[in-house]
Amino acid sequence: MSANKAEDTMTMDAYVKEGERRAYEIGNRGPLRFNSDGTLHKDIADAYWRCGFYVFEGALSAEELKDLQKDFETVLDRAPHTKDAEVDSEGRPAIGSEFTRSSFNFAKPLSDPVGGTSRNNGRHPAKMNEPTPPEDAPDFVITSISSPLQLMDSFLRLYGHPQLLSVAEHINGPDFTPFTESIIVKPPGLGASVAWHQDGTKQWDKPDWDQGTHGFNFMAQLYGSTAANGVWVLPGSHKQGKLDIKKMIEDNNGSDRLPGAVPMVCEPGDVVMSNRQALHASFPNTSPDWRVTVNFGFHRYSSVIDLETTYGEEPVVYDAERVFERSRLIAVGINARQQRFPDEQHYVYQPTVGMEDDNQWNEVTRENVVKDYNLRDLGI
Ligand SMILES: O=C(O)CCC(=O)C(=O)O
Repeated sequence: MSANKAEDTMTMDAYVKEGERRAYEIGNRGPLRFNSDGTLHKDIADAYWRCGFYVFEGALSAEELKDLQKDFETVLDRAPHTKDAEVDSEGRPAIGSEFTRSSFNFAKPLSDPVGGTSRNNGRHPAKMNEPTPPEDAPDFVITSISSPLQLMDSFLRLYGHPQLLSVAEHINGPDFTPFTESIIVKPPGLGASVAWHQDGTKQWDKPDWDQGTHGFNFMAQLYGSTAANGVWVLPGSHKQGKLDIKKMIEDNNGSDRLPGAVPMVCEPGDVVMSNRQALHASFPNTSPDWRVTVNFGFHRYSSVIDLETTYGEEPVVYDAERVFERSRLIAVGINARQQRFPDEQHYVYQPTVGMEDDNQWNEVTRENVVKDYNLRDLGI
C-alpha cells in the first residue's frame, strides 16, 4: 500500500470512529413510541425534525425480519448474474423478467456510478473517492433492486406495518401517499458508493416549501448498518433548502468526508426514518459486512397532487386517479400483513376505507394492482 493510501485509510478510520461516537450522542434513536391518543411520541417527532432522521430500534419482529431476509436471499440468488444478463448464475431466467421495467441495477465494484454525472436529475454533483477493487472482484456488483414490492411478498407485508404507517400519518397527514421503493445492496468489500445528495428534485421552489415538503424514506436494515457501510447524514440539512453540494466538497479540500455528518448505525431489524431533503451519502463498502436496506417512502398529498412532471422521458401528471391507484398498494399491503399476522391490530388507511374487498391480497390483486405498480410511482 502506498503512503498516500495508508494515510487515506487512517483518515477514513478516524472519520468513521468519530461518526459512530456522534451517532449515539445526538439523541435520535430508540424504540417506536406513541402518546396515549395514538400520535407519535413528541420526543421522537422533535428529534426527527431537529436531526432529519430517526432510528427506530427493533421495529421489526424476529419473525418478520426472518421472512424479509429469506425473500431477499431468494431474489439475490435468482438475480441476473451480471449487468444486462437475462439469466441467473445457474442459467435460469432471472427473477422479475415479466415486469415492464427491469429490477436490477449494477455498478463496478467500489465505484461511484452517479457522482458528477447528470443521472438522477443531476442531484449528485460531486464524485466520491473510488478505492481500487480487489484483483478477484467481479466486473459488476448489484447496487440496488427497484420496485421490490412486486418481488418480495414479505416486503408487501412490511409496507402494511401498522406502527410505521402511523408514523407516516403523523408526519405527512392521514392522506399520505406512496413515493417509490428500492433495496440498496452493499456487498462486503465491493459495494458501490452513493454520492452526496438531497433526494428531492421537484418541489424546492414550491411557494409553501418547508422542512417536510419532499417527505421521508423508511430504511429497514436486514443485516444491520455500520458507520463503514451505512448512510451518512448531515443533521439539520433538511431545513436548509437546496444546498450547493459541489461547493461544500470543494470547501472541504475536495474530500468527500464532510464534517459534522453522522452515520446511520443500526442492528438488524432497526428501521430509520430519513427526511428526503437531508444531505446524505454512503461510502464504498470496503468493510467486511453486508448492508441490505429496504427503502420505502411516503409523501404529503399536497406535495404530489396535480404535479406536472416526467416519468423517465414521458410527461405525466400526478392526477387524483394516479395517486389513488398507487396508494392502493398500501391497502393491499395492510391486507397481506393481516393474512400473515392475524392477531396484530392493523392500520386503517383513510384514503381506501370502505374499499377493503377490492384491496384483498390475492392472485387477482397480484396481477392487477401489484404487477408493474411502479409505472405509477410518485417521484418528486
Ligand atoms: O442506502 C444508501 O446507500 C443510499 C440510499 C439513498 O441515498 C437514498 O435512498 O436516497
